[in-house]
Amino acid sequence: MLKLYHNPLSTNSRRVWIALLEKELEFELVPLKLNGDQFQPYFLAISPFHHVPVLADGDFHLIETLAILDYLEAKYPAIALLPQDAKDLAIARMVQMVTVNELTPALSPFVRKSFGGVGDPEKLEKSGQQVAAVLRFFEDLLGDRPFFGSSSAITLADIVAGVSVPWLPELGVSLDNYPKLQAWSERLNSRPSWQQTQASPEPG
Ligand SMILES: N[C@@H](CCC(=O)N[C@@H](CS)C(=O)NCC(=O)O)C(=O)O
Repeated sequence: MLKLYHNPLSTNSRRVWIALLEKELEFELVPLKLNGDQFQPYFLAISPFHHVPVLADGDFHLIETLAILDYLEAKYPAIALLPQDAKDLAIARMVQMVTVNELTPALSPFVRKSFGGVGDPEKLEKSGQQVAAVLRFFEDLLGDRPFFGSSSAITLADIVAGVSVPWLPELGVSLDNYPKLQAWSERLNSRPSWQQTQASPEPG
């Protein structure tokens, strides 16, 4: 059976967890505490950069969230999470890459502040502009469709962006200027896979 090494607060782990649920696959969850479990020799042997998530498929171990998602899509295509159409596939990929390469780094100062850190006003201002540029880009790419790159079914782009964007209001970034993204966030948050993987405190 597939095995997902994860942490319940890790957004990257959650992306893989949601994909496994959306694909209706059987899997086992192996929770790690990120205050030391990730440095244990057995884990470093499968995850040399001491990150979760790791997916184990038999004795094949995969790291890197986007690579894991690609693997699941290729190996378990019955419930497809990527569009076939060239333009739609490009939209889905762009959203995944922009989330990881542009949005995630820009969120760091907001995350630090939400955990009680002192927000550097200059950094917050610059990051705020970057986040706004991403949200505008996403709002336009989503258009009038319910999902990124699809009018009918959820895609990997929704899964990758959909654990970050709906979180923004909690970080003090309003979605009020992006009504399509706001409705999309609500749509995703109400799915059983999002509900089941809501961030929860680390297991005791
Ligand atoms: N590029 C990796 C990043 C994974 C990552 O940063 N994981 C974090 C949790 S979201 C982690 O394991 N942190 C613990 C550590 O690095 O020691 C991916 O996309 O999977």
